[in-house]
Amino acid sequence: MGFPDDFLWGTATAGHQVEGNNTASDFWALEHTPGSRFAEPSGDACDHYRLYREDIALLKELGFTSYRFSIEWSRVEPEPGFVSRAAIEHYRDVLKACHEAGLTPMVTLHHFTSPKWLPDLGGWEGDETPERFAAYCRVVLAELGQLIPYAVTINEANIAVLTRRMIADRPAPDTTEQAPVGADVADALLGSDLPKVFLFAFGEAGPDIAKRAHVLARQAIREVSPTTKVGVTLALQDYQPEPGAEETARERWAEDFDDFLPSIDGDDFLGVQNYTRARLGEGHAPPEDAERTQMGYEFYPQALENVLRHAATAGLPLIVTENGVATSDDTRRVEFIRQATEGVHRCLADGVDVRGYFYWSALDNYEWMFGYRPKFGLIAVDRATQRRTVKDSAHFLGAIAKRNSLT
Ligand code: GCO
Repeated sequence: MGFPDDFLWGTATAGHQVEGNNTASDFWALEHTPGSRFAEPSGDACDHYRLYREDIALLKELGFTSYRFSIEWSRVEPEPGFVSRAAIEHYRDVLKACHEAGLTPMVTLHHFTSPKWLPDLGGWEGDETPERFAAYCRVVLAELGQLIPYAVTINEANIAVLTRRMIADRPAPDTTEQAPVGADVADALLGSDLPKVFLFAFGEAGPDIAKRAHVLARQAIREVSPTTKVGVTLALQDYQPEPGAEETARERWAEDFDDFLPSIDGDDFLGVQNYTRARLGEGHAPPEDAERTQMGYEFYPQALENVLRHAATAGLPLIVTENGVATSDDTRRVEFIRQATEGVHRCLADGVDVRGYFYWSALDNYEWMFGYRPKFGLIAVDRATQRRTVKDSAHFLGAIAKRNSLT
């Protein structure tokens, strides 16, 4: 049950969700808009901006070999054209801390949040955005590229395609806890006047802007840091059509995945992010007796294997850049990880080129509109004291990483 020698075993976080006080970002502004539909503002988050050295040391001690985190565009460029040296030096130190601990860093340059000045320039539906994003990537990689072996330009470049569909498909507003995935988010979104932030760029231009931003960013990164491996990540669902719904499944794969293939052609890897399956056809909901996660969707770790096999058709090395479960029952997280990693192993045995597995997330953190309620972390965070408590699941996955083997 071994894995290839250089297989990356990591955990993932995103700046806005863990750093705290990301005050120059568009999401911070959204969270503080009167009538905001966010459950709560992000506030200090996990204070990871201050505590990153301790967190990285803990991940190392647990046995991980890699750490995926994001650099905040709004910290690096808080005003258009102004580059904060302080922010660059901060991230240089985060990268150094990874290298000193022997963790291979994977850096995401855009994980949903953007500078709060971007929406005024059209945000993620604006024509200028790809060039501006690429310019920011160029600055970061020119400064820090030697410390960055893996760069993800955009996290879930296809996410607006999925959220737009989720809103269109949302169930009647009187649904309860059993509501299908994201129903409450969809309702909340419909009630607000959306700025053009990345997550909610539902206009026709959205997907093309994201694709063009990726292509220009990749080009900029390669010019200034040719040794950095570059890719994008995609949110991919395991579509399981009932008889008669096969065509719907094909259409969804075409929209979520095939449409992005021309722009990722030439990338060094593809980041695969998966959390559950989506049944299509009659009822298109999880079975009545299905176990639900704190996100409302089905507990279904088998989805990852199915999605990896499909994603392999891109012809790029694959890295599982996110996979995880929100639950307050850590024994279920252990079970989720056990089944998901077995699926990865079966893929490898069949020759699917998977280079790493990153669990989402290292820490219990800010789950966007849901606030701090969903618990995705391997490590619990007491937000009053910022004390970290390692869960059993962290030891479980850390041990797999140390052995580089499942048994
Ligand atoms: C996403 C993001 C993460 C989430 C995670 C759990 O997929 O939405 O990359 O920021 O927190 O997926 O929902």
